[in-house]
Amino acid sequence: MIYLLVSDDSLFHRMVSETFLQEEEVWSWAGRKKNGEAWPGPGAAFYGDPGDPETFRGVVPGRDVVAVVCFKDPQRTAQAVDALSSSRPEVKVLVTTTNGELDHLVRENLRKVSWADMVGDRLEAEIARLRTLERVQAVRDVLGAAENVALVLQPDPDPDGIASALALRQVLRRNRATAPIVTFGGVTRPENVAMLSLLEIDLEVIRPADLLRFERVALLDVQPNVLKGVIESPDVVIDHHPEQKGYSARFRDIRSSYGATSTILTEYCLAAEVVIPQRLATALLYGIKSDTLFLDRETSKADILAFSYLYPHVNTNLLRRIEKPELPRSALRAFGRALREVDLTHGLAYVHLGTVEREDVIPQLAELSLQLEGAEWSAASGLVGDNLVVSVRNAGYQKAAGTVVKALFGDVGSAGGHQAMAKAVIPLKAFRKKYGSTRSGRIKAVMIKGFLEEIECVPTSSASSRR
Ligand SMILES: [Mn+2]
Repeated sequence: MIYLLVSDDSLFHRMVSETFLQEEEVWSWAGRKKNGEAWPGPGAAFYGDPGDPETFRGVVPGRDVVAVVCFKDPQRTAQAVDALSSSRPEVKVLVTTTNGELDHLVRENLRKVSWADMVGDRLEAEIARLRTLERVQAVRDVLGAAENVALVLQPDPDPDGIASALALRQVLRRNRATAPIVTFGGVTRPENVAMLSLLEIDLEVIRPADLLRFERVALLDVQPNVLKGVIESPDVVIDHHPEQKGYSARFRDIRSSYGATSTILTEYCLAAEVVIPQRLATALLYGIKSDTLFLDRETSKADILAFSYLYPHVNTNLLRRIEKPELPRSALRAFGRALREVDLTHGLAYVHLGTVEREDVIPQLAELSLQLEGAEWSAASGLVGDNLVVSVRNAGYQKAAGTVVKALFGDVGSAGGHQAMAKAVIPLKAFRKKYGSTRSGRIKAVMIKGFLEEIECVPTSSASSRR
């Protein structure tokens, strides 16, 4: 590629010649300074009036030429483009501009780029990193000198929490001895168990009294209210759940607009130029991915930026093994039995699983049932311990799933969720009291009738309102 730089802007010349055009063949238009002296840019020079077609006629003939045109006066830029158009129509033209002033310039092989697009985003990102760096410094000030720091996660931690703790440890330049990852209840979901073992992450289940061992306590992806008063004044809280009141912390960074705490910690690493090894990148990406349902739910621009930064550094083979953990043969057989039982009525695919060993098969089956031809909604239920657990999905453009489960089960148990997915946990005792029995037949009948009433009381969405 050969470049023609046509510009009277010395800053522009310096930028392009010192950065991306270093190895390229560059010809630059040489203007005259006020004192009449020739003012050469980078590369070989050519002379003439940039508004005159003759100026360009003899310069490096050939097709693969790009002219980059940038004059301080947009009028002159337009004149140079006109001159190029009449003498060298084959030359591709890139014009730099500030907002909108050259909108009228149109030519087949011409593109315009604004300064704001070229440097604005970058500048904004650097300023944001500067702010983040300040926070990293504050965290280090609180936790740096301590003999040890407990990185506390919610009971049954999820990938976002686990990855965030791993990242904070890296930011603090600590190891598993001086900053162990602890929780009051171990990991149960098979994907999360796989994450710990495949990424060799150590997680210690402790009792509240064990916290006395630690000089400092940091909460990640959780705030004190979830821990039922066990930790009243943590030293550090970093979280993306809605901000809770009623506790004090020496440092807190709560960003409820973020889809994942892992995004906050990725920003910490970038701002402080902390190396993100492959294992950590894999954990953080999985943290973001699982909390945002693959950037589908409650995702901010920050999550997408962090995701795209991490992606090239991830071990995709490990990630795949975490996301598709080994399934015991018995689980697959139970799946098969359950799938035969799926009932489809008026667009609702429903299956009751009876007693299940692992709660996660319930949402998995709800997810799968939604793919059934003709299903607009799906629900799966099962008995886990003393509870009836219900998982609900919809194709995404109906009444919110969360609203439906709240209306159905809000009075007998805990129920809630988002637009497209929701969950309810109903104590069997309460279900029996309200509906008379917890036999499978009774549960199925209650579910199907309840759901259909709740769903159908909404006018069916027309084709045009579908996304
Ligand atoms: Mn989270």
